[in-house]
Amino acid sequence: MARPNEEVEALLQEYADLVAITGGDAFKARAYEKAARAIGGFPTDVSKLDVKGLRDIPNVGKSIAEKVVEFLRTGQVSDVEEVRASVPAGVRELLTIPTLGPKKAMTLYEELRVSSVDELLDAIHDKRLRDLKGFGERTEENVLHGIALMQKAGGRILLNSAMDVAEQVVAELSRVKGCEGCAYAGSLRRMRETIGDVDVLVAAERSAAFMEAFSGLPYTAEVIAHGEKKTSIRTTKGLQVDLRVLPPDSWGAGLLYFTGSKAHNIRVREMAIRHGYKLSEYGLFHAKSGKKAVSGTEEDIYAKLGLPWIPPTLREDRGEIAAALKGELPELIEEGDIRGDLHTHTDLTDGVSGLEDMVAAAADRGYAYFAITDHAPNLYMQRMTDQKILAQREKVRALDGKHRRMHVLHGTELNIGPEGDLDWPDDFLAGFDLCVASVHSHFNQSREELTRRLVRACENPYVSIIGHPTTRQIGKRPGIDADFDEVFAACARTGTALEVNSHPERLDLGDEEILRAKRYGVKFAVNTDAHSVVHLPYMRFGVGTAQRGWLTKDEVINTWPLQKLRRFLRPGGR
Ligand code: DGT
Ligand code: CA
Ligand code: CA
Ligand code: ZN
Repeated sequence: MARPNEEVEALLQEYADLVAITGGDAFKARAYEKAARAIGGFPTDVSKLDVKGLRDIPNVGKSIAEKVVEFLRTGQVSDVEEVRASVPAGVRELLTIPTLGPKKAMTLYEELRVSSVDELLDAIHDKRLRDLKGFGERTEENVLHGIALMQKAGGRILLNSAMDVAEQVVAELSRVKGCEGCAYAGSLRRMRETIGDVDVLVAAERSAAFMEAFSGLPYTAEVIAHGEKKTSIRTTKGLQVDLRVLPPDSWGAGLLYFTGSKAHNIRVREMAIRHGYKLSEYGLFHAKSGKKAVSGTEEDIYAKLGLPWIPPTLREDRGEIAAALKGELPELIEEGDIRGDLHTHTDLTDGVSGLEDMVAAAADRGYAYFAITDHAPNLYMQRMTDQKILAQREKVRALDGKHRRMHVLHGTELNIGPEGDLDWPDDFLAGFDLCVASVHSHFNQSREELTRRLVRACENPYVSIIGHPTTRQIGKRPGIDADFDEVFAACARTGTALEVNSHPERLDLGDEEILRAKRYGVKFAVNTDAHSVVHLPYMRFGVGTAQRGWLTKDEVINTWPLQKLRRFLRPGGR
């Protein structure tokens, strides 16, 4: 993925926040925000474009394009530096609280001289916020929640950012002479939803060249520790990466050990002891003689303990060893099993890629089918109308089978209203090939109301999938407080699938909810919710999450052949 685009996106978003916080023109702030999103979702690497090329990106005008060029050439933008300097660092820190907008952050600074998260906590504690205009008890609660989320995230980063770095490091080190194997391990290999640090392993006789290359990578900002067996660096974005070089003949033992989880390792080690062995990151050894039994591959080690190879996504000590012993490990869904994506957006609503580009990119991924599901009218900002969606349907029909013979389905993402109501009456919904329904507002209703809303949506015969069911955004917004056991039961009863949303900020349902939902006999759909062609590859993160929830391909409707899928999508279908 194009890294410069993300850097430019972050810069323009920061500028938009700073403009808003300094009481600048609201339209200007909005314009920068839109441009940020458009560039983030733009498939071409922006560092390869000049001002003219940049202006071809939607929502990017002359002055924004010039700032981007300045940034790419010099690493900074004078206008941004200027406004940065005018806002105290502490106030910028306040902006990192996910539930506090720029306006309120500035009010806190101007009225109360609050300029750090700690000072804000004190002010809330002393009930000083309540005297401010536009603030109330609700604001306090939200802000406290935001701070808690931020602290809970505790420097952990999203799966896709960690993956980007890990894949680059692995590619670089694989090129170093003497490399006999290179892979990432740790929580990343297990596809946990957030990553503390990245663990990379190399198999080689001599380590020096690898440590050297690693310390010299362009995105290495700091070498934290430099040793013969292990070197740790911090990247320019603050992510820690640990590199360990192992003797090639202990590759399997090292990979097993450093993949974890710690809880899984402890179980495996206990089994080793019961079998008369000792297990370490160097191998499996006979306890009595100290002689090495095996160490070359993970399979060898598991096999000596009477176990089949256990996929990394299951290694969380959630019963995988007991299941393996009984020969009852699930045959996990794989990315290659996915035949299509059933939740995607275009620039008709808030996507940044056009319909044909989305369809072509999906076909290039080898999908057999693909659904376009733009937002429905009740998400008012998107200005959807009956006419617009029907006109889109014509275009979708024309694209059906046009790219690599991929079938294109015309759907929509409905809004589940506060009462469980939907955007269109049933006779209009009947015209879609598929309806996803999601909660996008009124997150703070009571548990009863939220549960009833979701259950009512399941009961609509035209709703086939509940999109991002908990609505959480990792590190930003908690999930809604519905009784999900009741929702899962309703899904099973009505033949409504639950989405596993693959966007790295969502991963919704998450692994634990999937495990819970699965017991009700629910079906799932692993979708990207792509708003740009560059989001389609996020599918791997949804599949990883599905694996962590022990899902097999039969349980996931978008691995099914189209005919079977269509039967499920029909009203009353299951
Ligand atoms: P993270 O980095 O917090 O996202 O999670 P991990 O799982 O990558 O943890 P990390 O980086 O501290 O260690 C990588 C792996 O090394 C871990 O999954 C299991 C193994 N490991 C680390 N410390 C221990 C330990 O004290 N005992 C055992 N058995 N394994 C350990
Ligand atoms: Ca780690
Ligand atoms: Ca580590
Ligand atoms: Zn949505």
